[in-house]
Amino acid sequence: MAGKFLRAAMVLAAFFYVAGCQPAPVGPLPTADQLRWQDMDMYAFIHYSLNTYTGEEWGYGNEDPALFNPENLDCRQWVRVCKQAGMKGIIFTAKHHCGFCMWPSAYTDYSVKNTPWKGGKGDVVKELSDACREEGLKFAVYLSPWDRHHPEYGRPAYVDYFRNQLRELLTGYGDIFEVWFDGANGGDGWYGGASEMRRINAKTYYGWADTFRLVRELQPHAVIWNDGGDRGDLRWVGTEAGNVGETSWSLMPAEGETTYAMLHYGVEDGDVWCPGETNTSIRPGWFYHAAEDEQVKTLPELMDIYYKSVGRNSTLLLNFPVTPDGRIHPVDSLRGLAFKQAVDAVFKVNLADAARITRKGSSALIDFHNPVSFNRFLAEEDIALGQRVKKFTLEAWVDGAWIPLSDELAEKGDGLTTIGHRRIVCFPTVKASKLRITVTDAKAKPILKKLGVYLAPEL
Ligand code: FUL
Repeated sequence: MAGKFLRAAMVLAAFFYVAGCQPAPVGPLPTADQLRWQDMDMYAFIHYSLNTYTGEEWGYGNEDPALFNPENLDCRQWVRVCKQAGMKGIIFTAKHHCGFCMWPSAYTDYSVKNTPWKGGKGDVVKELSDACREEGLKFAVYLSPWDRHHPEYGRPAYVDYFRNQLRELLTGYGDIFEVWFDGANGGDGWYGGASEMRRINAKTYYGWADTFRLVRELQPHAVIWNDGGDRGDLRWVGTEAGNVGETSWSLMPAEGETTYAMLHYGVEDGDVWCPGETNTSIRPGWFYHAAEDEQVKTLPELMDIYYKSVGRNSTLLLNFPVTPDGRIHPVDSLRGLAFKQAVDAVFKVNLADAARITRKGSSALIDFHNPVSFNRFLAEEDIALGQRVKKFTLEAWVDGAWIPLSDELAEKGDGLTTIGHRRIVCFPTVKASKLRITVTDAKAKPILKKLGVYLAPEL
């Protein structure tokens, strides 16, 4: 088995460049932390705050902390649910836009310390980060820059407060794999009783350069997600529906205006490595609402999201909301488990492992010897050396002729474009004895480190 794997790996390592020549990197390149992050593939968001008790998605900032008194809050249950759904880590809303802190921050009274829960002695961030470590999941924090509670929001004093809170989160809870700075800001809020509109310039107000420096100093391996301010290590993909474009570059311009198209497709000649993170919720809302119990995403919907995120050179950040009781709802939990099982079932047998792979020019031929049925193709570039492939074709040898295969999930019909960290192409089941991939346009000789061919079971 190991020998077979090694043989396949060697074939692929030699694929498309002459053996013995160490290929030169094609910049921009990912950092080691960006590479580690991308290998996580899927991790969870958990949205939980006073909104859970008011039915809101965006709290105004004057909600009564006394509302927070879950009877069965169980962070270990959240972690188990996420783990069995295939999530490698959890990003937690330590503070959402309402300003309520899920940890006992020393800088405000608006936190768990002024709730009846555990007599004001509880710390959800602590319980969750501990539970993640116990179960081998990574932990990360969402800290909303927009704070609808704080009296100084919009003025310089708030930025100090924000950084003080960041320091607490980045020093008190062990390793943090990602820091999520939400760009949303609707302007209005309670703001200490002022109840008014406060507009800020998201590019200048928060002083991102200093805030980023703080993150780098306190958690040097954390990746920064930032929307609306300076370019972070990762980017939003322009939608919360759970898909990145089928053309998906991990590059962005370092500066200048950011458009939807840049976020959704990346920028082929961008000058910084800034891959897309695809965030979506397992329900319509980010926070729990009982009225949405019947609207948990179905298995086919989740699989579609998987192919359009992990299968398009992105990661999947999938949100599981916590119920007022303090646990993740059983419907979400079971759906998460079914999702993981469905993903595993697709990738259980790589038909390319038993095939003979040969390369010729810019093509690789996968010869299965006999006709086999398949409906998924997977390719991975060695992105440590840069993202190279611009366009490729796939053809199946059926009844003595090459039949072109196209992506049935494609939105634009531009043919097959980027590969990057991982590209999965879905097509109706075909029975063929050979499969051929041809890179028709690339920035430099492509380096594909893995090829996969699978038969996904019917859902
Ligand atoms: C958005 C927020 O406004 C939502 O409430 C949620 O937290 C989502 C993940 O990001 O920008």
